Amino acid sequence: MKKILITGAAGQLGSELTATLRNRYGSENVFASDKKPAPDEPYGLDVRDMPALNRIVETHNIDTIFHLAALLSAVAEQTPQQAWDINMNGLINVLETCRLHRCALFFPSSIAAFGTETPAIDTPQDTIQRPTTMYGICKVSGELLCDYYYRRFGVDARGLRYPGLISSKTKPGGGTTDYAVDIFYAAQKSRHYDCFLRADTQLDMMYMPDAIDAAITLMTADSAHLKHRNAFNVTAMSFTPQQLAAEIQKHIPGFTIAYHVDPLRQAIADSWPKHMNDSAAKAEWGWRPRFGLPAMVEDMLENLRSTQ
Ligand code: AKB
Repeated sequence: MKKILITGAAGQLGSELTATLRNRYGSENVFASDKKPAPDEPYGLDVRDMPALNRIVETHNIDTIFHLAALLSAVAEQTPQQAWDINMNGLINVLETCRLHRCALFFPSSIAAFGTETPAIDTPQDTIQRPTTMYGICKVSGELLCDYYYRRFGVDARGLRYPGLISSKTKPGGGTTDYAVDIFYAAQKSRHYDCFLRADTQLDMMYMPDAIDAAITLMTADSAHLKHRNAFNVTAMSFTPQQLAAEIQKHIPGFTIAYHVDPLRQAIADSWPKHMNDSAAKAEWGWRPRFGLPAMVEDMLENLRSTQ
């Protein structure tokens, strides 16, 4: 990785990944693009615009693309046709660009790539994938396309199936796991949170420093050790809203939670696994998360306290 382009760089994962990659590889070598770029970033890029994407790649001799631009699960379910357009036409443009310019690619898949027929506990790396959401359908199709471009054209396309991501720096938007971030802001501000998922909705989650570390470790892993290469299950913790609230109450004793279930997001969450098996990632490229539930909650609250 010498010259890196990030799409969707203003998003939750993108903004922190951009900062980490710039620290590690030099600001002059990391180019951040987004449909709505941050005020100090020059590249407004809609990933459906192939000529514009290619211009950036050619101008800066890009050799690696982190393709993060996508609509997330809840918003994709409200606008499925637009989600297919952005998520799939964006990805095929990026894959074609990688083929033409011999770039490596990071593509984030998700727990959404699974469906109700998948084993929900200890979800295997290789298992049945019949998602029922548009976001999940895009993710499975994306995983297959990445594998195809590797086998057919030799594009070094790698990726992870991320769980819900939790960060103290940038808020997510349009996802089903967003509650696990919103809850911290509400706890700090009003000591109360109205949760849109049921109390017992168990899902895999990960703290942002681990999510960034996973992406960079995978992209720099020795290719010879990768049997899967793409769509690795990765998780760091698995909890319900009730368990997260109980952990927050250890730090903020007066904190309360109520449940006002949103049927759309609840149905999405109910179709996802509760806890994935990520032994392939551990064995093939040394995945080791640093943050479990107690450490993540402590760090989140400390960071939010210092920024408010
Ligand atoms: C979402 O909730 O849509 C995302 C995801 C699990 O991919 N955070």
